[in-house]
Amino acid sequence: MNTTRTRRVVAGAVAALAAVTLAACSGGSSGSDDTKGGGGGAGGTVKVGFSQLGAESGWRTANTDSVKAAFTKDKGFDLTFVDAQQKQENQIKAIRDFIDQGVDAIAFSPVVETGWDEVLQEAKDAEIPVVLVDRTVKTSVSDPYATYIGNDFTKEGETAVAWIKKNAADAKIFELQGTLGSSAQVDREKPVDAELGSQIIGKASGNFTRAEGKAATEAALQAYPDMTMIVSHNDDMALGAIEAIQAAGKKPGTDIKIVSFDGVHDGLQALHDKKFNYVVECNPVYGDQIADLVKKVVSGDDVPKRTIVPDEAFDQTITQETIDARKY
Ligand code: GYE
Repeated sequence: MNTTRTRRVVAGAVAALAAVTLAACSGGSSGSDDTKGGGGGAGGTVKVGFSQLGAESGWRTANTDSVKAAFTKDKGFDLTFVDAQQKQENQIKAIRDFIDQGVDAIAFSPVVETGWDEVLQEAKDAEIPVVLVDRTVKTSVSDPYATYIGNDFTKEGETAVAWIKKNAADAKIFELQGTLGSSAQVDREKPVDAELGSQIIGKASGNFTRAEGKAATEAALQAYPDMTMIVSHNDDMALGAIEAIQAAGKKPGTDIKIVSFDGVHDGLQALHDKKFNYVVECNPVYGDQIADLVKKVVSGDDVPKRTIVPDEAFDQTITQETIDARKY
């Protein structure tokens, strides 16, 4: 056992005590402490720190639910889950806390791509494997994480572009961007700009939230009265946009077409109601796959460097049954 490992085990014991206290305070339902499955930590339980970037959208809520359902005690995990409220400094602090606690693995969804060099180096120095979830990072640290799992945002953007070219080739587009500097924004936008650049009459960020999507659309309706389409980087912002369009006396889906990403329940309902025109899915329900990767990484098993969650796309022919059958 090297010194780093010793420090981690001692810190882990302290953190375990804190976690037990926390569970007691919150009236944790699982009274059993027995642990199944492989594990890296004491008693076979895998101690995981998960830094979620926020709760900004229906997608994020579904992703969080899926993570929490996968990392249960019954399945052999001791999860510390921290919501960063879309602030990078909160994520960095959470990751540093996980390192101090001596977790067996850190999983996190980075709110933006850059600014992680120091903390990723710290995790590496502490020999704690990092599983990158959902969004990607740009870093100078070599071999900064054990594995990545998420959706292919560039492909999602390409799928949207193909539909627009075929169905609304002369659209005048306002692009409602996600959180600037996030891989979900950068990668979805790349193909849209590359293929439809001359048709984009304006852009603004709505930070992936409904309220900011609405506000950005209100301003855009004033600034670009000739827009005929909004390409929104997620459903929540597009749902906010619908409110702004209707308030301006226009018809979403007709006067201003809407192409969106995610495919959460409310988004698909808007598509069925002909207020959206096309939705490229981004499936958030992959908590079990993250859990599986974490176990493998902690056990030292081989894992792929990159796991891509497959997505579909939907147009207005979507049926109510498809929407009702959806888990998120
Ligand atoms: O599209 C959006 C969320 O990173 C894929 O983040 C995720 C995006 C998702 O806020 O709704």
